[in-house]
Amino acid sequence: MKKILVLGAAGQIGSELVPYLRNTYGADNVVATDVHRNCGPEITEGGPFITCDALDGAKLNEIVDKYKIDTIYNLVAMLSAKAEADPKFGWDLNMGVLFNCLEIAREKGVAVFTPSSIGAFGPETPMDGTPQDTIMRPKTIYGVSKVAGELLADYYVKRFGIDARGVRYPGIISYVTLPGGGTTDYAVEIYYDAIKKKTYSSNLKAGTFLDMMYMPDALKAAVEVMEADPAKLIHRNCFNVASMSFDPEIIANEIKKHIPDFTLTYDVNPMKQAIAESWPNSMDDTAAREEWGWNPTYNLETMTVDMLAKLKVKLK
Ligand code: AKB
Repeated sequence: MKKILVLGAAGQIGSELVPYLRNTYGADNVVATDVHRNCGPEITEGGPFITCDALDGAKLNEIVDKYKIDTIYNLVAMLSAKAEADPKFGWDLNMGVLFNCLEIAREKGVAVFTPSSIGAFGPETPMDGTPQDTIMRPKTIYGVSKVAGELLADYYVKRFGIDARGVRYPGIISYVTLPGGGTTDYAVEIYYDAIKKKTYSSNLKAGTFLDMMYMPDALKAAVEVMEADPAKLIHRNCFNVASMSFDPEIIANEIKKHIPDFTLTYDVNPMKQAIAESWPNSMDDTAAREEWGWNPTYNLETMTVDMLAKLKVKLK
């Protein structure tokens, strides 16, 4: 059985990946860590939990030894909009934690999953059907750290023979933990406000298309890429994974099917708008489909039904 360490367990993905991994591999085999203890009891009490700053390489090494870890899911990241407010810390955090993980992989042979993002692309990238291998000139510090991270991980794979893999996530939509400071956050907030206020003010313009994914598919992608037969992998860091692409009007119209008096207004955030316009409209994920069988479960219709049902209970 795998022995897994999750870094960033309190975040949007971590708070759902930890229970998912504990269900799959056994609660005692998944050690959750975050810099704060402010995660739900499912994370802190549902299996081993350790407070740890993932920038502290010595502490990470100790945990890996103590729990005989063989796989690290590195979910620590400062997202696109937040990192623009503090580019130095955005770079230091995103690269520093990855570097710690890759060094541990080199020394101890653990496998490493680190997500990249649609943010790794830039305005020179083909926007529609964005290929797996294409020009990547991001204009945010988040994107720069993601491209550098992809290259660094592939360097460690080639140079030291480690097992590092990842996916390029779209904006992730979920109802357990809010995302913190991304450009795609509007697509989560719109569901909360639809239930709470029946109206939402979008900080991205109508016509701004972006790839998005429902959390269950994001969890599935993380586990499936790590379980994939290495002999079939041509790529490692990182695979495009897609499931749906929409703009604010399209998601609002989907919500209106369930909440007919829901209204959408606009209060555009120029910084987020510029970032969104530099990212793909929709990625081509053929490589993930061919190399490890990627096949998402949710589309906009099925995600909306589930999100609204779950949030109606949560926000009661
Ligand atoms: C962000 O908007 O920064 C993230 C991402 C797409 O990586 N959600």
